[in-house]
Amino acid sequence: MLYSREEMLEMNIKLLIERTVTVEDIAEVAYRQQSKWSDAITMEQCVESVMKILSYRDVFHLLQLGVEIDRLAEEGIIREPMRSVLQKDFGMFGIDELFGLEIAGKYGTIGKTNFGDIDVNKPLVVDRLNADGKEAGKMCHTFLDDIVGAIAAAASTRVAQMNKELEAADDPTVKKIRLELDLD
Ligand SMILES: [Ca+2]
Repeated sequence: MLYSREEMLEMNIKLLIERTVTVEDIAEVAYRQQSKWSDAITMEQCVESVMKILSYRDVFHLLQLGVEIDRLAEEGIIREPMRSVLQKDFGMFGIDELFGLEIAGKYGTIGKTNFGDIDVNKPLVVDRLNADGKEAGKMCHTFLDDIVGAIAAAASTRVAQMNKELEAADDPTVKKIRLELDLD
């Protein structure tokens, strides 16, 4: 049960692909959110941040459990009254958002605010998951749309924090050291 961070990252990426989502899909959401505020943001930073977040143990548990609930709902194994609530991603349910807040909360209040923005505006892959999940006969993405949005929000916040650190260090030598330190 005690997987290494590399193993958890690998299992998370595999599971996301099974559920039609790539690391790049999530990184694009982070990039879109953060590039509004700064020109210094790159897609590479966003991809790297998404991978970092996907390797955390608590994110591993939230993603794996959330998708498992989606799958059970999709296969009709979960009984009523929860089956319909989950299959329709009922707006007043809110436990899926709780999973999202837990992930985004790793990056403080800003992380949670960024998740709120993604949750309301549903950019890119989040919109697709939300729409597909509500359509009968398609996959259930009740938990996944929030989890994906939250990983994007966490990645976006992490990239912003890292770039602020880099800005703070004007000295090119310090800049290089900080990059090598791989700031969390
Ligand atoms: Ca949802």
